[in-house]
Amino acid sequence: MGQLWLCLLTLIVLFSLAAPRENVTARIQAHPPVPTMYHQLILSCEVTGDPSPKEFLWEKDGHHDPLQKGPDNILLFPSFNKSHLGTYICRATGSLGTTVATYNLWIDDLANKVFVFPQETKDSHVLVRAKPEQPLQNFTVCLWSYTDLTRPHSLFSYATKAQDNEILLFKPKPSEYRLYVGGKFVTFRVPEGRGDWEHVCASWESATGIAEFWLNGKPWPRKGLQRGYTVGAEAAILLGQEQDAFGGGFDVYNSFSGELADVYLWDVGLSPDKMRSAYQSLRLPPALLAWKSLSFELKGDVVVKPRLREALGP
Ligand SMILES: *[C@@H]1O[C@H](CO)[C@@H](O)[C@H](O)[C@H]1NC(C)=O
Ligand SMILES: *[C@@H]1O[C@H](CO)[C@@H](O)[C@H](O)[C@H]1NC(C)=O
Ligand SMILES: *[C@@H]1O[C@H](CO)[C@@H](O)[C@H](O)[C@H]1NC(C)=O
Ligand SMILES: [Ca+2]
Repeated sequence: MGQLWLCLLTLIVLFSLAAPRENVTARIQAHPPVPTMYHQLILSCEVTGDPSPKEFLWEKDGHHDPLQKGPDNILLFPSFNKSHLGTYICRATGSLGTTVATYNLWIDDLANKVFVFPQETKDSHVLVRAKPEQPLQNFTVCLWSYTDLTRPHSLFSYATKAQDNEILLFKPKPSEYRLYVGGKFVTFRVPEGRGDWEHVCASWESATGIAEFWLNGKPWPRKGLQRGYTVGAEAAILLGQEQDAFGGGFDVYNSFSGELADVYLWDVGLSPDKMRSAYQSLRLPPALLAWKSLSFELKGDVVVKPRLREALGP
């Protein structure tokens, strides 16, 4: 009789161990969902179906030793960088056994991709981060744009708390570009495009106030503004909207729709050779903000898509 009970008990225990196990699941979630270079990133291992997972073993694919083992279901990266990219594995062990979850941690490599702004909106934009953040005596900003907008639109908006138009590349109409520095602007009149991609570079140097404007690899007559000014360091840098306040104050009638690519910001005035290199997608000097290693967050209706043409350049 005792043996039968024991047998039954064993069966019950075995059954209760085995049966719900298929129902226990684990998954890894990232916070924030889009990692930003040099910012904090958390991976958390979420277990459902097991009331008390006791131990979490974190591993990285291709690494011999476990990264972390213990009761903590969180893996913390205080300052996320490229060396952290890879596949992460969480093994959660509880009274119901061990469950495994994996996660591919990657950032979008923007080479051969573009940002698509499918429609005009009052708030969709891309927030980009320049590193390091520093005051600027000189700068060059370059980018490709593709749009059929004929109304005013912003191409590159760099705002500080003190000045929303700290650096602004703006196209008021098809035959005009404007470069703002510290709230003042110069205008460059251009022939109306034929609806193709347009490449612009704009630079400015504090010592002389000289602003250069290059369209499709060709320099325009130089103009001047804001001699002696210094561009503020802590900036909200946005694509797709024009800021009238730090990180906000958008106007749908200045928003961008279409495609943007190869966005760069340097803390120097590029030489004529490098201006042409930017247009020809050749090798470029290290930048504060470089397309291929861009740290960005998509806000609202903006999509990263492969290019329809292999190269945008000539
Ligand atoms: C748990 O398993 C039972 C039977 O094995 C099944 O009927 C039920 O749908 C499962 N629940 C979940 C959330 O998967
Ligand atoms: C990335 O972070 C690790 C620490 O997690 C650090 O050792 C390494 O130097 C960093 N690499 C770069 C390129 O910043
Ligand atoms: C800015 O450019 C000018 C002229 O090219 C140069 O003399 C100056 O040193 C630069 N300033 C900084 C901070 O790079
Ligand atoms: Ca503004």
